[in-house]
Amino acid sequence: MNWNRILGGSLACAALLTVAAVQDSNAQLLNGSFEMPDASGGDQPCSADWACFSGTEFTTTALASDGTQSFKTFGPFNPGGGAGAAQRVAAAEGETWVGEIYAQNASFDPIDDQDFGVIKIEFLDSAGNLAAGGVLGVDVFESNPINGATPMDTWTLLGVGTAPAPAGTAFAQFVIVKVDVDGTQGGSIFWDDAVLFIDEPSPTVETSWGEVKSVFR
Ligand SMILES: [Ca+2]
Repeated sequence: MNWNRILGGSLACAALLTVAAVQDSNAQLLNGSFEMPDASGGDQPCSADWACFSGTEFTTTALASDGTQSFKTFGPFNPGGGAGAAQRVAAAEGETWVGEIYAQNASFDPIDDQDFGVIKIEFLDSAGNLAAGGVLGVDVFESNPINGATPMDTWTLLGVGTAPAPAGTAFAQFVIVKVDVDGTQGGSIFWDDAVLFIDEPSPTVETSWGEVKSVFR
């Protein structure tokens, strides 16, 4: 933690401790754990609060990293096609964001040696277009992939961070995508516990405990 000493004369004797609001890592995305809708009676198309691409995405109880459900993507059975989902939150120019999710290559439905999955953060303008026109590293940021070489039957954390959002940014969009490279059956990728948050500097602390804090500077 970065302790910044901010001392005011009127506060010299007051034990005023003000910690800047820290982003709750789950506060931004809705249904990041894919617990809705209830899939206990069978897989449900897409997932609540997410916009899906291809119709080959389901909320399922087959696996879960967090809670009892996860998000399953397969297909979409056309070369280079993508199956997945997106959700956007309000964002602004200059903000840096971090996205994380757990992904699994399950032995009962393994990824083939062609297909892969990633998560992305995209910065969109108020019209929903890529703010900088789709420039990698400016308004499009992509995680490392999960693919057929990813260890099976374990949840692997994928993460991505951004550069400062470009001018015109109105939204940060979290994208989950499974790419069907060859358009044939390529197995499924399971996803759970998605989070998207602003990568803020350490909290600012205002206090009169200067002598104590100086130890931690
Ligand atoms: Ca879950």
